[in-house]
Amino acid sequence: MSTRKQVVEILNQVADLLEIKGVDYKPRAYRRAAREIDSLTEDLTDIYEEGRLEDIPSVGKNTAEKIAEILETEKLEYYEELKKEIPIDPELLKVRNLGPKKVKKIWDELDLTSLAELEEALKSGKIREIKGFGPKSEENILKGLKIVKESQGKSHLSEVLPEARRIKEGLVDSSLFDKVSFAGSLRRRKYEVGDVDILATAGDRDKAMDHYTTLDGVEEVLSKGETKSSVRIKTGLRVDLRIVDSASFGSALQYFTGSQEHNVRLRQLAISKGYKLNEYGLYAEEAEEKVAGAIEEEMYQKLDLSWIPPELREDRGEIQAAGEGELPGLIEGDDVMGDLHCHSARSSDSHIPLDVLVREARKRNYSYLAVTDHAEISGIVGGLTDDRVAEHVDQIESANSAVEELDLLAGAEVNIQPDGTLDLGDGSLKELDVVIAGVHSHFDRSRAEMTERTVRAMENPNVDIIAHPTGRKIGERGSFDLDWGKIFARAEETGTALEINASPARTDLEDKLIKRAKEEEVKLTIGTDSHRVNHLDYMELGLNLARRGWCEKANVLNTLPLSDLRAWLAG
Ligand code: DGT
Ligand code: CA
Ligand code: CA
Repeated sequence: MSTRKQVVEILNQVADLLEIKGVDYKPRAYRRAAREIDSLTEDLTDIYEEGRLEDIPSVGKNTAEKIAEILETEKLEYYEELKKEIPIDPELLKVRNLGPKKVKKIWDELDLTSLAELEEALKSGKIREIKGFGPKSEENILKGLKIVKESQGKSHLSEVLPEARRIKEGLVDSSLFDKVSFAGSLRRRKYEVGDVDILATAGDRDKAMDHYTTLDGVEEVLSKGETKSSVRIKTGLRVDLRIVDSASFGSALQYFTGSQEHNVRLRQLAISKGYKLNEYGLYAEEAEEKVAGAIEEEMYQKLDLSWIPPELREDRGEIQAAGEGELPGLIEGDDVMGDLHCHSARSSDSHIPLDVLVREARKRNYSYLAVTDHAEISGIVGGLTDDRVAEHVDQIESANSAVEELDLLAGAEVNIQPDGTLDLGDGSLKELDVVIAGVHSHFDRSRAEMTERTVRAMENPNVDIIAHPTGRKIGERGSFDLDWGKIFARAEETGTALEINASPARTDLEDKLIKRAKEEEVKLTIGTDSHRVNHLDYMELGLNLARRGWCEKANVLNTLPLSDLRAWLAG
């Protein structure tokens, strides 16, 4: 059986190819269907088996048949035919500023179908010679190409975690393993993961490895041995399993968790203290006596360090801090009291009715949730205007009086214009509990202009939070060039929080900037930017980012109880 993700990907690629062909209307229909399927909270296979595919919004008879074909055969004949007709690498379509129409143009003109060919054509100046392209679009395409190349071979944590957890469960449930743990970048909760590393101990290794390589979802066995096997699962993700002796489980876990830079630094420290450190254990040099290995904590302890949470193992000062007893007490899931960035179905880009937001917040035991609908920026119909703010506040208040143990905050996400003004008036902003301001248009300004624009928004006393401060969209658009020294200083002085936007498409701020913000005593918030009901789960991703940025509970505002949060918002 195929996964939902494969279905979504194939439908989107069909849309791209149809668009390249110049077909009208159909591409949009395929994309709409893909979007709906992507945001399903129910299992797609269940829906299919119960004959309810056509109940999915935007899925008609024709699309339902195609989905069924993908689920049954893991292929789509129609797509295969299109690919023969248009032999273009789908990666090419991921390049920003290079939509299907432009891809068709360069394919027609230069017979160019891959990223490598595109790069060559850019370098030799062939692209700029095509009618309608020019030096400016050459520069933009180069930027887009760089972003796509960087993310190649890496998957976002949000896609990896559920798959990896399923594999891990399959191992644990078999009872063939004693200990099973994630290692590598996944255990460090990096937002991009190359491959999944799992470490285990097992009594009968042959049996254990047989079980692993035949797990449900394994597509291909890349290598199989007694101590290490690698498989590729259906989503294309590679998973490595290593089975080690239990006397070395702690040292192997330490070693294979990485990062490599952290390990190098730790080994230097071990040597300076007269030890030898490797994946099998920590040894006192002369006697070759093993002093630690079974338990990871002891590896650090014997080196006079407190145990370092995996999220911090990036060689950013964590070893020194652990030696001085200065490691942060990282924020935990239970510390989060609410979500400060959610969109209700008021505006056309969100699909979560207010009562569903309430239900989901209660499910998570939140004590508050901010409904931060968009102001009416271009392309988003039904958003807030100065005329509609009073009605918005009333709606939130009446929804509020109907629930106990949860407080809804009336908010808005406003756009920061190129001159730093906002798209709702100050009179409106004053009526709201929470105002989030973010840049959503006019990205191509200079560093000075982008910085000044953000600073001006922070200087508005009604603005509480700057949303997704770097503006990047993963695989699509890089970060704005900003003067971070200035941003952090003004954020601290004006008492404006910077957002950790948990949405996988944004992942913004990122760990390094979060750590700097914390050092500059800037307050942070974690928001999911939910537009679909399943997006509320992104809180875990935001929490991972905060932890990788060394955040303690006190650095993040949505750990405050409601009364303290309200006091901060008002102040
Ligand atoms: P990834 O998979 O690219 O997202 O990143 P990692 O960190 O998971 O890297 P991976 O899977 O190649 O290896 C897992 C860990 O094993 C890595 O974080 C550190 C350790 N390791 C692997 N190869 C080496 C090596 O050559 N030297 C050192 N010191 N450590 C290594
Ligand atoms: Ca890895
Ligand atoms: Ca690996």
